[in-house]
Amino acid sequence: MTSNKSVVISGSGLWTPEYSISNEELVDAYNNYAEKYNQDNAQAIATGDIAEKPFSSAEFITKASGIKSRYVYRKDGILDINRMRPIFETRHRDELSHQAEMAFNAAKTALSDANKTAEDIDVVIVSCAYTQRAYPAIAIEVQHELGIQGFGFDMLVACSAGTFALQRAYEMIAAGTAKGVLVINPELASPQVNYCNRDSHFIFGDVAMATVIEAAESATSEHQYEILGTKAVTNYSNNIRSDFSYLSRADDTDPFAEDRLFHQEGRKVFKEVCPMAAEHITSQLNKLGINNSEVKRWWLHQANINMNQLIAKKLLGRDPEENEAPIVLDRFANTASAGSLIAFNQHNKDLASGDIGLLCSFGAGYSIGSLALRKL
Ligand code: CO8
Repeated sequence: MTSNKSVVISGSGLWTPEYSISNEELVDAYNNYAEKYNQDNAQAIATGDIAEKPFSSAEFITKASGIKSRYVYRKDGILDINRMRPIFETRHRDELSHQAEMAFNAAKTALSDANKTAEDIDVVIVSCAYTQRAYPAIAIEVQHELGIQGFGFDMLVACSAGTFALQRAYEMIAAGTAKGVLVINPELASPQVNYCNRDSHFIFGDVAMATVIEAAESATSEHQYEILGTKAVTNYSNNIRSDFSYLSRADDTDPFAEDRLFHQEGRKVFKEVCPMAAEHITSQLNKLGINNSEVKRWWLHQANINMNQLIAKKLLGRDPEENEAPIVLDRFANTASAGSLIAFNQHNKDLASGDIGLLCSFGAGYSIGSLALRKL
């Protein structure tokens, strides 16, 4: 969609948890767990009834993904080989819930970056891969905590939850049905990570991002990005899946069983999504009359460094220069919908007025969402 009314991203805010886990710490815990598992199940492994747990490697993780470390909302429990999942303290129903707290922290920073207060916002969208409950919406809890009048709702689109929500925000501002929209992506991935699975234990981190969208005529912040156009597409695939569900109570399955947690066919995803993303972006830019070579910055989804380099190469016809397609995976890992927005948050202020940038997410669904931006 494109609009006659100028709509801008006027601020963004990043919140990171106080805890992080390095590849070495994670691999050490996993390998101790695997060794114990193999000892405890030696007989069944010898008879071929169950498979031996393979060992993980910090070097493999860095080479295959670009990830060196990840933030986690709570560290306790994840590295305990008798638990292999985080421990969250239970909060009373009158206390701010975990995910609302993450969202609130990012939102406050975004509001201040946009030079706005609660009075300037009338819509709150919380958009991410999982919400900690079905209702009341986390967005409404955050709206209440911030003192915002208007409405809020949650939406789930896995890795593309950020760009898809920004598109909703853009449409509301363009249509004049909202004056200011706060899009928040509190990604609380660690409870869904299978830390007992060598192939996926390293992939995700916890973080929250928030973005303020408003009409250019009301924006007063130092760094503003006009949204030139948005494009979203989905294409059904089972290659990235999480079956955790409230239906488990009715179909008598364990909601936390291995096949209910995040799982993927990583190689297939890599092969199928890279060309889809490059084509999606190129066709969007073409439609806007922009040549790929005119784009100064590519804020791409952060799932895998090799994926980003391949997509950037397809887009540019050459390897990207340093900082042209910034990578934040080393410190943050894959943070689902927040990834491309963290790249934007950390790498936008050096652009000059008139510079064009492209924000794009790709992942489970499959889903791809992109926004073409111009610095004002
Ligand atoms: N240590 C050592 N060796 C390993 C490890 C490890 N940790 N993991 C795998 N290996 C082994 C494999 O078993 C394999 O061995 P062999 O050759 O003997 O079979 C070998 O290393 C190579 O394995 P792969 O072929 O799987 O390795 P790749 O080079 O393909 O890298 C990746 C694996 C990193 C998973 C890569 O395929 C990738 O990143 N693919 C893209 C995936 C992607 O983008 N997924 C998106 C997921 S996120 C998303 O959409 C959002 C979901 C919502 C959030 C969920 C929050 C929980």
